Amino acid sequence: FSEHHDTGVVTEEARPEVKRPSMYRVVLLNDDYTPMDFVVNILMVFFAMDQEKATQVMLAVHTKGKGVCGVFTHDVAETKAAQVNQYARDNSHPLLCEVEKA
Ligand code: TYC
Repeated sequence: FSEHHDTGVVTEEARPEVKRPSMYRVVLLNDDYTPMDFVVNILMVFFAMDQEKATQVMLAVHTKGKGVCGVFTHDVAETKAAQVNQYARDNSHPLLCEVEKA
């Protein structure tokens, strides 16, 4: 845009282009084997939920088949999903976490 300085000179400045990042849902899938308390702990540790919120989300996943843990930028969403899946595998649970575009 044009900007008038006190010299009377008009300078051209690049317009700072700022775009909102695309957002991605981290989704937890239900399964028949992962213990409920393990899922609640994952939601508290990786998604900063308190025990009441984590229990609500876990039960929603349990009854509906899937549920949203949070919405993040692509890098953060992929990192959290990978951390959850690795932690579940480390503890021999089949729990699956996926990323989908919001
Ligand atoms: N369905 C599991 C059970 O009955 C609990 C569970 C909840 C598993 C949520 C995975 O993402 C999940 N023990």
